[in-house]
Amino acid sequence: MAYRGTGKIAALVVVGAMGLGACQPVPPTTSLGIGATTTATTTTVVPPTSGWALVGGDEFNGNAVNSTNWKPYHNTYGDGNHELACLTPNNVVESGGALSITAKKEQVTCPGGSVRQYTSGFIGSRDVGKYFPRYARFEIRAKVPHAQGLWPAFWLRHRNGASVAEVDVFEYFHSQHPGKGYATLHLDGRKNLSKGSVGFESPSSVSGWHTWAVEISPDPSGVRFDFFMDGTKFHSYVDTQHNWASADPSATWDIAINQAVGGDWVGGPDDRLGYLANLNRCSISGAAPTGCTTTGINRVDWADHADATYAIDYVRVFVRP
Ligand SMILES: [Ca+2]
Repeated sequence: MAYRGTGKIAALVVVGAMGLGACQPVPPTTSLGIGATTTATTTTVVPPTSGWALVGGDEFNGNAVNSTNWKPYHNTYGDGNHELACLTPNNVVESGGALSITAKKEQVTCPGGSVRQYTSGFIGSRDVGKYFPRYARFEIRAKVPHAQGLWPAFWLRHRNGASVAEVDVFEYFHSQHPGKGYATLHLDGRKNLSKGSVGFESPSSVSGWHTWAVEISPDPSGVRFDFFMDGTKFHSYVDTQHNWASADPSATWDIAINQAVGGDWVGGPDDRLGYLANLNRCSISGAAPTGCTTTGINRVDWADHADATYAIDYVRVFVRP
Protein backbone atom coordinates (compact mmCIF):
# COMPACT_ATOMS: atom_id res chain seq x y z
CA MET A 1 0.00 0.00 0.00
CA ALA A 2 2.89 2.31 0.64
CA TYR A 3 3.59 2.36 -3.03
CA ARG A 4 0.14 1.97 -4.45
CA GLY A 5 -0.87 4.58 -6.92
CA THR A 6 2.07 6.77 -6.18
CA GLY A 7 3.08 7.07 -9.76
CA LYS A 8 2.44 8.57 -13.07
CA ILE A 9 -0.76 6.98 -14.11
CA ALA A 10 -1.32 9.38 -16.98
CA ALA A 11 1.84 8.22 -18.72
CA LEU A 12 0.73 4.65 -19.08
CA VAL A 13 0.47 2.66 -22.21
CA VAL A 14 -2.16 0.06 -22.79
CA VAL A 15 -0.64 -3.19 -23.89
CA GLY A 16 -3.13 -5.19 -25.85
CA ALA A 17 -3.69 -8.90 -25.76
CA MET A 18 -0.29 -10.19 -26.60
CA GLY A 19 -1.32 -13.42 -28.18
CA LEU A 20 1.67 -15.32 -26.94
CA GLY A 21 -0.25 -18.51 -27.27
CA ALA A 22 0.83 -19.99 -23.99
CA CYS A 23 -2.26 -18.95 -22.12
CA GLN A 24 -5.77 -19.83 -23.14
CA PRO A 25 -8.89 -17.91 -22.24
CA VAL A 26 -10.55 -18.73 -18.99
CA PRO A 27 -13.64 -20.82 -19.62
CA PRO A 28 -16.79 -18.98 -18.59
CA THR A 29 -17.71 -19.97 -15.08
CA THR A 30 -21.33 -18.91 -15.27
CA SER A 31 -23.72 -17.59 -17.84
CA LEU A 32 -23.27 -14.09 -16.52
CA GLY A 33 -21.38 -11.61 -18.57
CA ILE A 34 -20.60 -7.95 -18.65
CA GLY A 35 -23.42 -5.96 -17.22
CA ALA A 36 -24.88 -8.83 -15.28
CA THR A 37 -27.03 -7.56 -12.48
CA THR A 38 -27.75 -10.60 -10.36
CA THR A 39 -25.71 -11.78 -7.44
CA ALA A 40 -25.20 -15.23 -8.96
CA THR A 41 -21.81 -16.58 -8.03
CA THR A 42 -19.58 -19.46 -8.86
CA THR A 43 -19.27 -22.67 -6.92
CA THR A 44 -17.35 -24.93 -9.29
CA VAL A 45 -13.64 -24.40 -9.58
CA VAL A 46 -12.56 -24.35 -13.20
CA PRO A 47 -8.77 -24.21 -13.58
CA PRO A 48 -7.79 -21.48 -16.03
CA THR A 49 -5.77 -23.79 -18.23
CA SER A 50 -4.70 -27.37 -18.13
CA GLY A 51 -1.70 -27.97 -15.96
CA TRP A 52 -2.78 -25.77 -13.05
CA ALA A 53 -3.66 -27.07 -9.60
CA LEU A 54 -5.72 -25.15 -7.05
CA VAL A 55 -3.73 -24.63 -3.84
CA GLY A 56 -5.51 -21.84 -2.02
CA GLY A 57 -7.97 -19.01 -1.95
CA ASP A 58 -11.55 -18.66 -0.84
CA GLU A 59 -14.89 -19.19 -2.60
CA PHE A 60 -16.63 -16.85 -0.14
CA ASN A 61 -19.65 -19.16 -0.08
CA GLY A 62 -20.12 -19.18 3.68
CA ASN A 63 -21.94 -16.94 6.09
CA ALA A 64 -18.94 -15.28 7.70
CA VAL A 65 -15.40 -14.31 6.76
CA ASN A 66 -13.17 -17.36 7.27
CA SER A 67 -10.80 -16.29 10.02
CA THR A 68 -8.29 -18.97 9.11
CA ASN A 69 -7.83 -17.29 5.71
CA TRP A 70 -8.19 -13.59 6.49
CA LYS A 71 -8.15 -10.92 9.08
CA PRO A 72 -10.48 -7.96 8.49
CA TYR A 73 -8.63 -4.79 9.42
CA HIS A 74 -9.81 -2.33 12.04
CA ASN A 75 -7.56 0.66 11.51
CA THR A 76 -6.68 3.51 9.17
CA TYR A 77 -4.27 1.58 6.95
CA GLY A 78 -3.88 3.81 3.91
CA ASP A 79 -3.01 6.97 5.74
CA GLY A 80 0.08 7.21 3.54
CA ASN A 81 -2.21 7.95 0.61
CA HIS A 82 -4.36 10.25 2.77
CA GLU A 83 -7.28 7.87 2.52
CA LEU A 84 -10.39 8.85 4.43
CA ALA A 85 -11.98 5.69 5.79
CA CYS A 86 -11.78 3.83 9.03
CA LEU A 87 -11.53 0.20 7.94
CA THR A 88 -13.79 -1.97 10.05
CA PRO A 89 -14.80 -5.64 10.15
CA ASN A 90 -18.44 -4.51 9.92
CA ASN A 91 -17.90 -3.33 6.35
CA VAL A 92 -16.87 -6.82 5.19
CA VAL A 93 -19.75 -9.27 4.85
CA GLU A 94 -19.81 -12.77 3.41
CA SER A 95 -23.22 -14.00 2.24
CA GLY A 96 -25.04 -15.14 -0.86
CA GLY A 97 -21.92 -16.69 -2.34
CA ALA A 98 -19.79 -13.55 -2.29
CA LEU A 99 -17.77 -11.27 -0.09
CA SER A 100 -18.98 -7.67 -0.02
CA ILE A 101 -16.75 -4.78 0.95
CA THR A 102 -19.06 -1.81 1.33
CA ALA A 103 -17.97 1.78 1.81
CA LYS A 104 -20.29 3.90 3.94
CA LYS A 105 -20.64 7.53 4.84
CA GLU A 106 -20.80 7.46 8.62
CA GLN A 107 -18.79 9.04 11.40
CA VAL A 108 -16.79 6.67 13.56
CA THR A 109 -13.85 6.85 15.90
CA CYS A 110 -11.26 4.40 14.69
CA PRO A 111 -8.94 2.49 17.05
CA GLY A 112 -6.16 4.95 17.77
CA GLY A 113 -8.65 7.77 18.14
CA SER A 114 -8.90 9.11 14.60
CA VAL A 115 -12.41 10.34 13.83
CA ARG A 116 -13.43 9.48 10.27
CA GLN A 117 -16.45 10.42 8.17
CA TYR A 118 -16.34 7.22 6.10
CA THR A 119 -15.88 3.51 6.72
CA SER A 120 -14.81 0.68 4.45
CA GLY A 121 -13.13 -2.72 4.55
CA PHE A 122 -9.85 -4.57 4.03
CA ILE A 123 -8.94 -8.23 4.46
CA GLY A 124 -5.39 -9.54 4.47
CA SER A 125 -3.96 -13.02 4.59
CA ARG A 126 -0.60 -12.09 6.12
CA ASP A 127 -2.31 -11.15 9.31
CA VAL A 128 -3.27 -14.80 9.82
CA GLY A 129 0.13 -16.05 8.64
CA LYS A 130 -0.94 -17.16 5.16
CA TYR A 131 1.55 -16.77 2.34
CA PHE A 132 1.52 -18.19 -1.16
CA PRO A 133 4.14 -19.49 -3.60
CA ARG A 134 6.36 -17.19 -5.61
CA TYR A 135 5.32 -18.86 -8.83
CA ALA A 136 1.54 -19.05 -9.03
CA ARG A 137 -1.60 -17.74 -10.65
CA PHE A 138 -3.70 -15.43 -8.45
CA GLU A 139 -7.23 -14.83 -9.71
CA ILE A 140 -10.23 -12.86 -8.48
CA ARG A 141 -13.78 -12.69 -9.80
CA ALA A 142 -15.35 -9.44 -8.78
CA LYS A 143 -17.52 -6.51 -9.66
CA VAL A 144 -16.81 -2.96 -8.70
CA PRO A 145 -18.73 0.26 -8.16
CA HIS A 146 -18.36 3.13 -10.59
CA ALA A 147 -17.95 6.13 -8.34
CA GLN A 148 -15.42 8.85 -7.63
CA GLY A 149 -13.61 8.33 -4.35
CA LEU A 150 -13.93 4.54 -4.26
CA TRP A 151 -10.77 2.52 -4.92
CA PRO A 152 -11.26 -1.27 -5.01
CA ALA A 153 -8.14 -3.40 -5.30
CA PHE A 154 -6.75 -6.93 -5.34
CA TRP A 155 -3.02 -7.06 -4.60
CA LEU A 156 -0.11 -9.12 -3.34
CA ARG A 157 2.51 -8.03 -0.83
CA HIS A 158 5.94 -9.62 -0.55
CA ARG A 159 6.32 -11.31 2.80
CA ASN A 160 9.27 -9.01 3.59
CA GLY A 161 7.06 -6.00 2.98
CA ALA A 162 5.19 -4.19 0.23
CA SER A 163 8.19 -1.92 -0.13
CA VAL A 164 10.19 -4.97 -1.27
CA ALA A 165 7.64 -6.10 -3.81
CA GLU A 166 4.00 -5.36 -4.49
CA VAL A 167 1.84 -6.73 -7.28
CA ASP A 168 -1.34 -4.79 -7.88
CA VAL A 169 -3.26 -7.40 -9.83
CA PHE A 170 -6.27 -5.12 -10.19
CA GLU A 171 -7.04 -1.57 -9.13
CA TYR A 172 -9.84 0.72 -10.24
CA PHE A 173 -9.26 4.47 -10.17
CA HIS A 174 -12.71 5.41 -11.41
CA SER A 175 -12.34 9.18 -11.46
CA GLN A 176 -9.06 9.03 -13.38
CA HIS A 177 -9.93 6.23 -15.79
CA PRO A 178 -13.66 5.44 -15.85
CA GLY A 179 -14.23 1.83 -16.89
CA LYS A 180 -10.55 0.92 -17.04
CA GLY A 181 -8.63 -1.38 -14.66
CA TYR A 182 -4.92 -1.23 -13.86
CA ALA A 183 -2.22 -3.78 -13.05
CA THR A 184 1.00 -2.48 -11.56
CA LEU A 185 4.31 -3.82 -10.29
CA HIS A 186 6.49 -2.14 -7.66
CA LEU A 187 9.91 -3.62 -6.78
CA ASP A 188 12.67 -2.52 -4.42
CA GLY A 189 11.41 1.02 -4.17
CA ARG A 190 11.05 1.31 -7.93
CA LYS A 191 7.50 2.62 -7.87
CA ASN A 192 5.26 1.86 -10.81
CA LEU A 193 8.04 -0.14 -12.40
CA SER A 194 5.59 -1.60 -14.86
CA LYS A 195 1.95 -0.82 -15.43
CA GLY A 196 -0.76 -1.87 -17.81
CA SER A 197 -4.43 -1.07 -18.20
CA VAL A 198 -7.50 -2.38 -19.96
CA GLY A 199 -11.09 -1.26 -20.36
CA PHE A 200 -13.51 -3.68 -18.73
CA GLU A 201 -16.95 -2.08 -19.03
CA SER A 202 -18.70 1.18 -19.61
CA PRO A 203 -18.71 3.31 -16.47
CA SER A 204 -22.35 4.12 -17.18
CA SER A 205 -23.38 0.46 -17.16
CA VAL A 206 -24.53 -1.61 -14.24
CA SER A 207 -21.46 -3.26 -12.73
CA GLY A 208 -20.75 -6.75 -14.05
CA TRP A 209 -18.56 -9.64 -12.97
CA HIS A 210 -15.03 -9.86 -14.33
CA THR A 211 -11.97 -11.94 -13.60
CA TRP A 212 -8.55 -10.42 -13.00
CA ALA A 213 -5.41 -12.51 -12.66
CA VAL A 214 -1.66 -12.50 -12.57
CA GLU A 215 0.58 -15.40 -13.48
CA ILE A 216 4.03 -15.23 -11.92
CA SER A 217 6.44 -17.65 -13.51
CA PRO A 218 10.16 -18.32 -13.89
CA ASP A 219 11.81 -16.78 -16.93
CA PRO A 220 15.28 -17.37 -18.38
CA SER A 221 16.25 -13.84 -17.38
CA GLY A 222 14.30 -13.43 -14.15
CA VAL A 223 10.67 -13.57 -13.06
CA ARG A 224 7.78 -13.04 -15.43
CA PHE A 225 4.46 -11.36 -14.63
CA ASP A 226 1.50 -11.78 -16.98
CA PHE A 227 -1.76 -9.97 -16.23
CA PHE A 228 -5.21 -11.01 -17.46
CA MET A 229 -8.73 -9.59 -17.58
CA ASP A 230 -11.51 -12.07 -18.38
CA GLY A 231 -8.91 -14.52 -19.62
CA THR A 232 -7.19 -12.14 -22.01
CA LYS A 233 -3.62 -11.11 -21.34
CA PHE A 234 -3.26 -7.34 -21.36
CA HIS A 235 0.14 -6.73 -19.82
CA SER A 236 3.45 -8.51 -19.22
CA TYR A 237 6.75 -7.71 -17.59
CA VAL A 238 9.96 -9.63 -16.86
CA ASP A 239 11.96 -8.56 -13.82
CA THR A 240 15.70 -9.15 -14.05
CA GLN A 241 16.90 -7.30 -10.96
CA HIS A 242 15.08 -8.25 -7.77
CA ASN A 243 16.71 -10.75 -5.41
CA TRP A 244 13.91 -13.29 -5.38
CA ALA A 245 15.93 -15.63 -3.16
CA SER A 246 15.24 -13.30 -0.22
CA ALA A 247 11.99 -15.12 0.57
CA ASP A 248 10.82 -18.70 0.82
CA PRO A 249 9.69 -19.67 -2.69
CA SER A 250 6.81 -21.64 -1.19
CA ALA A 251 5.60 -18.64 0.85
CA THR A 252 6.45 -15.37 -0.89
CA TRP A 253 3.15 -13.47 -1.28
CA ASP A 254 0.21 -12.52 0.84
CA ILE A 255 -3.17 -11.49 -0.56
CA ALA A 256 -4.86 -8.18 0.18
CA ILE A 257 -8.39 -7.22 -0.87
CA ASN A 258 -9.74 -3.81 0.00
CA GLN A 259 -11.75 -0.82 -1.02
CA ALA A 260 -10.21 2.51 -0.10
CA VAL A 261 -12.19 5.71 0.19
CA GLY A 262 -10.72 8.98 -0.99
CA GLY A 263 -7.10 9.94 -0.88
CA ASP A 264 -4.67 11.41 -3.32
CA TRP A 265 -5.45 9.26 -6.35
CA VAL A 266 -9.20 8.93 -6.53
CA GLY A 267 -10.50 12.18 -5.00
CA GLY A 268 -13.10 12.53 -2.32
CA PRO A 269 -16.44 10.81 -2.92
CA ASP A 270 -18.32 13.96 -1.98
CA ASP A 271 -15.83 16.44 -3.46
CA ARG A 272 -16.20 18.22 -6.76
CA LEU A 273 -16.42 15.68 -9.59
CA GLY A 274 -13.26 15.33 -11.63
CA TYR A 275 -11.09 17.16 -9.11
CA LEU A 276 -8.28 15.61 -7.06
CA ALA A 277 -8.18 18.08 -4.21
CA ASN A 278 -5.04 16.74 -2.54
CA LEU A 279 -3.07 17.17 -5.76
CA ASN A 280 -4.95 20.28 -6.88
CA ARG A 281 -5.42 18.90 -10.36
CA CYS A 282 -8.14 17.45 -12.51
CA SER A 283 -8.48 13.67 -12.50
CA ILE A 284 -8.92 13.49 -16.29
CA SER A 285 -8.38 16.88 -17.88
CA GLY A 286 -9.41 20.50 -17.71
CA ALA A 287 -8.49 23.46 -15.54
CA ALA A 288 -8.42 22.81 -11.78
CA PRO A 289 -10.20 23.35 -9.56
CA THR A 290 -13.48 24.37 -11.18
CA GLY A 291 -13.01 23.52 -14.84
CA CYS A 292 -12.37 19.79 -14.65
CA THR A 293 -13.79 17.32 -17.12
CA THR A 294 -16.41 15.07 -15.58
CA THR A 295 -17.21 12.82 -18.52
CA GLY A 296 -17.82 9.27 -17.34
CA ILE A 297 -17.35 10.10 -13.66
CA ASN A 298 -20.17 9.06 -11.36
CA ARG A 299 -21.22 10.22 -7.91
CA VAL A 300 -21.83 7.51 -5.33
CA ASP A 301 -25.34 7.21 -3.93
CA TRP A 302 -24.72 6.53 -0.25
CA ALA A 303 -28.35 5.60 0.29
CA ASP A 304 -27.88 2.58 -1.99
CA HIS A 305 -25.29 0.27 -0.42
CA ALA A 306 -24.95 -1.64 -3.68
CA ASP A 307 -23.66 1.58 -5.23
CA ALA A 308 -20.63 1.47 -2.92
CA THR A 309 -20.01 -2.27 -2.77
CA TYR A 310 -17.03 -4.15 -4.13
CA ALA A 311 -18.26 -7.74 -4.48
CA ILE A 312 -15.91 -10.71 -4.71
CA ASP A 313 -17.17 -14.10 -5.88
CA TYR A 314 -13.87 -15.86 -5.24
CA VAL A 315 -10.11 -15.66 -4.98
CA ARG A 316 -8.15 -18.64 -6.26
CA VAL A 317 -4.48 -19.50 -6.20
CA PHE A 318 -3.11 -22.06 -8.65
CA VAL A 319 0.34 -23.52 -9.17
CA ARG A 320 1.82 -25.69 -11.87
CA PRO A 321 2.45 -29.05 -10.16
CA1 LIG B 1 -18.42 -17.52 -4.41
